[in-house]
Amino acid sequence: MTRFEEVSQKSALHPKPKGLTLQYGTAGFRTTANILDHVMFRMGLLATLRSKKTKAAIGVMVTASHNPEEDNGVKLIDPMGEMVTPAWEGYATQLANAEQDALCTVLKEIIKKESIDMSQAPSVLIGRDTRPSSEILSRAVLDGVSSLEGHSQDFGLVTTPQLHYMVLCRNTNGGYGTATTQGYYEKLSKAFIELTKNAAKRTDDQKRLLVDGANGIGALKMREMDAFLKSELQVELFNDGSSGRLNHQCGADYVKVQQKAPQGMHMDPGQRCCSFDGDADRIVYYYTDSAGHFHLLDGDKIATLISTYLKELLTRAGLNLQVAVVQTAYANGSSTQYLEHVMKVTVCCTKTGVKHLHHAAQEFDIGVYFEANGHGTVLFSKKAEEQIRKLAKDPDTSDEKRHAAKLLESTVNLINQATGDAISDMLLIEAVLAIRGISVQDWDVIYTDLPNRQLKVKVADRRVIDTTDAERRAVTPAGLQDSIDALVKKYKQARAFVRPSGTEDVVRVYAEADTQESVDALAHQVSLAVYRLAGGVGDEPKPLK
Ligand code: 16G
Ligand code: MG
Repeated sequence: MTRFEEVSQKSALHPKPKGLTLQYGTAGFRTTANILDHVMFRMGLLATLRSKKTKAAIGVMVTASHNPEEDNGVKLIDPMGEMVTPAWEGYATQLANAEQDALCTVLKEIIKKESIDMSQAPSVLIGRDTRPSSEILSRAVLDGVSSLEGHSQDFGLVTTPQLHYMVLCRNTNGGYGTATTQGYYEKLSKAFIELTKNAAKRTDDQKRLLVDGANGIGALKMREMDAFLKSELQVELFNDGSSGRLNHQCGADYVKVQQKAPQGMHMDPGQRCCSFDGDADRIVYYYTDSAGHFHLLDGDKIATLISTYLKELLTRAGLNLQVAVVQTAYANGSSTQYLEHVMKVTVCCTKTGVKHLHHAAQEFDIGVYFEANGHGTVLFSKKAEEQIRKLAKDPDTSDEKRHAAKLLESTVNLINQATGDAISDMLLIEAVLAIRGISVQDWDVIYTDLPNRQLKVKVADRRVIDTTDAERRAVTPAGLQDSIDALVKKYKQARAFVRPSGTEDVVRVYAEADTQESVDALAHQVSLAVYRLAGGVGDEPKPLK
């Protein structure tokens, strides 16, 4: 039997529901778990080909992040820990949608088009989140890999960023770190302890942090990490998965979109809290004040805190490196204003989705990227990292400069440069607050968010909406952008945009304005415009109460 006949035979054990078509979206395939088995098998095949092509280890993560528990998904991770390159997203879609009898033809086409040397030994690293469906789906991925005689390593339950880290470690031959969860905990905790040594007067109260684990993998992994942190951070875990459902009324996405605390968290006024999402690649912070008001510190506030800290350290170290912040259209207008006009850092805006931000951030000496929803990290260019490491051990420089360089060096070590990572981001934020001796309230008042609102509208086909200018303007359907412009003009400090979601079958609406009342009215009116001009289905959107 030829290799392809064997693939064909094995793939029959992972049958594709006839006629079903899915698309590799912003973060891979994502839909209800019970129609994903064939996709998983085929992503095992594709990852094997990608590994042969790149002559490097490739990652396959089984997760649907913040989606409901009954969903699942899969995404591929490229050699340097980044999202798989766009051309291969196209192959993923083709492969997932090929009917059984056409599967091998599609495979052969990819092999030919990419001139893949099939004798090259492939290696695929697999990880999964805590969804009940993830285990069996990850086995389908392993089946796909083995049917092409690929070598695989199953990391089992890991956060998405941990798998990205493993891939990067493996492909740098350990240069980035050791490719085990233990290696990950050791690397991060060592850097964290190095940094917090510089804030010796921290009280136990300041070391205390409440963490909402979204009833997911992040909670599990945070518990494993605890021992490595040597009480330098005292985490109290909520929504740890022991009873509640994954992402249900908890987690970073819930907190950000609902703008309220998750269920099941016992927080005193002023207490610093944070939430991870279902696969622990996003984080948001929050607290309630003594009057009971909820304060959210989202990805924009995190980007501001981190970029300010980095800029200060660079100045103290006398290093001339450019810091830039990459945002998306969802960034609160106040944050952009503050970064550009007060902090004087370069700000650029990209389309939604990690791959776009990551790519843009690579253009700078130091690129800080965060989506408002809390996904983000910092990328240090080779040049920046070399200059920092050199200065940190330069005996001829002043103590002040060397000290600043050492802090920067530990910061580089603490950050997961492969992708946004809730655990790594949390440790960095905790370290920055400690070193600067500021509270979550001090951090919050650096600037004030403009009131904002996100809504979704159901339409028959969301692809009728095409956008430009980093999703800030709609090109089609005709008349929609003009309507939005006219509505925005009626309010102060207002801005609004609409875009088709890359992960759900809806159109997303975002608005901000000077008061909550105005922004709620604006968001509603924009939703109506979408409903009327872009083929809304179901009932007309109702005004917000
Ligand atoms: C995915 C993206 C996230 C983006 C979100 C937007 C990755 C790893 N994740 O979760 O960056 O913010 O989609 O979702 O790229 P939407 O298109 O449904 O609004
Ligand atoms: Mg996620």
